[in-house]
Amino acid sequence: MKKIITTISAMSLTLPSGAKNMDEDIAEFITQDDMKVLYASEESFKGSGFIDLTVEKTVLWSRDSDNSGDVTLGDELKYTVKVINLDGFEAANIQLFDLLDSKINLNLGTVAVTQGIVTSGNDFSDPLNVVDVEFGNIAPNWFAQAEFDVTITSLEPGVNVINNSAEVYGPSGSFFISDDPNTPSLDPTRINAYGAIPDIIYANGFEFQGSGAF
Ligand SMILES: [Ca+2]
Ligand SMILES: [Ca+2]
Repeated sequence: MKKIITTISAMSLTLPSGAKNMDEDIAEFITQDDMKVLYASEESFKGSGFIDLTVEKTVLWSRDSDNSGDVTLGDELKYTVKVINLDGFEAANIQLFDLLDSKINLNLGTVAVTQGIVTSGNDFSDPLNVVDVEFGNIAPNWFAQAEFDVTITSLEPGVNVINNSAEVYGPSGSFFISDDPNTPSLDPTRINAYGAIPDIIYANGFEFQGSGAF
């Protein structure tokens, strides 16, 4: 299981490669799986609402609009974000924020949640690149889930990677970023899409009929 945990006092997203600027006097590291987790001190660790959430984000190619047999412009994707409370106590005031890749637009009105309130994504005046959900409190050893549909609206010619991470905010400034559970490391959720290669228009494609036109 991969996760990133920060505390309000550290306020830094800590990856193994980023553990360079720490004040060794106040910072210490623990290793959890292959991630290093930073906290400023034992006292702040205990007092900062430290909570054990994991966020999984998956993508499904849900509609092949042009029946091309591959993921192309105008096709639809369904994203699912699952926020799992691994603790034996309630996780309070959990918020999901997802800024979408510029290659896709949210299908407004498609945001469905197992609990809580959709604060952006279901009204016609909402932006097309943001999903914002207030899950509220997640019960111990339980999860909250959001699903939404998007349409692929912009692709470069050739292979494009549509790339997304969801962000989850918890108590006391804790912050979590989503993982694609189908890949080994902590990573964004990716899907390949294929942009059309422009048709080549030949200079002689429109032959001028030199006789009889007038
Ligand atoms: Ca297609
Ligand atoms: Ca992964």
